[in-house]
Amino acid sequence: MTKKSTDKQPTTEQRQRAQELHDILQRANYQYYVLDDPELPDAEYDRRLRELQDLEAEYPDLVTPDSPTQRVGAGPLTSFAEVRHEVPMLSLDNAFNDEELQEFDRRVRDRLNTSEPVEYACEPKLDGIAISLLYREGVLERAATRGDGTTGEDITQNVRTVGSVPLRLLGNGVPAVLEVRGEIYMPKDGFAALNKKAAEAGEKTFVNPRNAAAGSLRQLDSRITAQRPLQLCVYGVGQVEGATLPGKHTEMLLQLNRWGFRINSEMAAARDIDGCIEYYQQLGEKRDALPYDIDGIVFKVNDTALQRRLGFVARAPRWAMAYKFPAQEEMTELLDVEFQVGRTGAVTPVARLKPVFVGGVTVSNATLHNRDEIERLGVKVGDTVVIRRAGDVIPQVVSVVESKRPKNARDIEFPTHCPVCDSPVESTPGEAVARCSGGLICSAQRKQAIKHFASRKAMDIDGLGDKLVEQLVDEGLLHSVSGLYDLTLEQLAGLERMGQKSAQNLLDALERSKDTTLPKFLYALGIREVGEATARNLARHYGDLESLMQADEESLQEVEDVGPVVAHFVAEFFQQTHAQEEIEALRQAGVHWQPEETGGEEQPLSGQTWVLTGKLETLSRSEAKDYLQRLGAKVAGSVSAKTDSVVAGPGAGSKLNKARELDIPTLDEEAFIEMLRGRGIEI
Ligand code: 5U1
Repeated sequence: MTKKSTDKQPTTEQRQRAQELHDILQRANYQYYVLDDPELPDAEYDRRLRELQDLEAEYPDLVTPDSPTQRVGAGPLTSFAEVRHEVPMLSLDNAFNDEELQEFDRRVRDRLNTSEPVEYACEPKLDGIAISLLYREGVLERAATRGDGTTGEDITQNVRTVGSVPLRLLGNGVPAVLEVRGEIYMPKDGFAALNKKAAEAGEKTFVNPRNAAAGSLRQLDSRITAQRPLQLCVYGVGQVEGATLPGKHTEMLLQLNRWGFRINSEMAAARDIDGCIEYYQQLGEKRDALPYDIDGIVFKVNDTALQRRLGFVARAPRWAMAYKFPAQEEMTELLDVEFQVGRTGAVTPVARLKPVFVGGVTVSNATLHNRDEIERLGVKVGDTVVIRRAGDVIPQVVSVVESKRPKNARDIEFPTHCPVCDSPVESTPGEAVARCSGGLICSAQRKQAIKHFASRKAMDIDGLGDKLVEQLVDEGLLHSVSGLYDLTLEQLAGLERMGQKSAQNLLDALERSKDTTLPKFLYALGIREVGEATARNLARHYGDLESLMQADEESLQEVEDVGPVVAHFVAEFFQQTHAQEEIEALRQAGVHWQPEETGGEEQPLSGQTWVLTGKLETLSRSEAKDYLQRLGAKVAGSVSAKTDSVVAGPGAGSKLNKARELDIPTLDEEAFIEMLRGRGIEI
């Protein structure tokens, strides 16, 4: 904003008010982005920001570079200017196993000529873009990429748009010159939302959060960067003038935090190298539950005087080491593509790969999702592809290395007929998924339907695993879900690897499963788009199965969370003669439940048990608990088979793992808040 001498001058009160608004907004940003503990409601923040914008529009003289209104720059740039780093931005040496880390510690102690343990600062190594932020008299002057470590690019306009980047520093003792270094990254949930939006708009998606962060920072138009969910986390300093920083790295980071920077909440000090190894193992267990990607742990000699004594070699400090986790992305060869048929007939292309070690396991299959995804990737059989396996998510093909494409690479042909039953494969306009039209004629669909029926959250038939279902169907002993209750001891005991005792156990489990609830039974039927929650809502709304079976689409849409699509699938399901016969056969076999209490005083989450774990960023723990209780849920402290849902925030560890083991639905905070709002809680 340019200032002209003819600009109207604000009164002293207006000047004071502008300053007051700066302070309020800056404080609110700090609480929101750095402390994860917002005090000012969003609407209130927006009102104050609008008030400041209005004041500045009327009196351009009030606009300063550190004003909270000045995050998004004016027009796009034509290129990024070069920036020379006064203090080079170093890289890190890597260790890949405990021995290499211990070797590093030995070198450190040899150089320091000590046999005493050395204390280390431990921090996750974020998979983002290294950045330098230069503050003069506490005001952000310049932001630059690392580049080659000596010369980077000036991306100030873009970095200013990142909410957690302070435009002006807070508190006391701010140095005259302070260059802070850290990482700009994209949290996993923001990345997923960004890609979902891009895919819906038919735009190119990003391969991983790091590429998304890099692409966002390289925009010449900062208005685009401003729409990207980027975060800053700082881990060190470069140039410092006019202040002395604490003599320990961990304390220095806490000082940066007080000045307004976000630091990693997992940061800790380890007494010695064994403590570092323990930290590495613990963070490794938590890695998948963290809300951001990390590729290792950085260990730094904590005492900065010792750091200075140790100095550097080439481009890396002698006092720091990155201990890398197993890579989550690797290249391998696509040997073939097979097509699997799911419970609802969905035909999914599965990549058969040359086995590759990725994300800590050997992977030989990855999903290619659907026909559109094959087209988007432009992948052919024979290609070298990049596979990503993060946590327990199914491995994905994320990109193709086109430069390595062999001459004999061949196109992937999507089948026109089901590979299992040969029925035509059909596509519904607007739906990416193609489906086998064979219904229960198709043994693949039948197998999946039976597996689903038997699963823990459905009829919970203990001992009826996937392999056994396949065996029973393949041997012609089982044709439908109701057929499960006709199986005899003789038939079961005659199966390969099945003794008399296991056969009897299975029959006992089948008998026990007959005593169920209406929600579980509805869920077990495997109606398209009817998950556990919808099954519960349907049961609660109609109370008994007969009323539900007679309901038309219009009536079904009166059920909580049921829209026209779900209503259509439900009505269509119950109209099928085959479904009616199956239900009748199941009831004849003795499957029963108590009638559900309908509507009335019951609350939406009555009878449910929820667990909260990890850090919540928007709600406080007690607010979250209060909301759940208001909706009728019980909030428990530990996860068990009785838990219905788990809300997992950043840093969730063993409880989240247990929930995954038990196949209990987990929600991140955003989904949790959405669920609360959907049930009338105003947040
Ligand atoms: N957490 C963290 N990441 N990281 C990256 N600390 C850290 N330190 C670095 C780098 C490149 O370098 C300094 C040790 C020089």
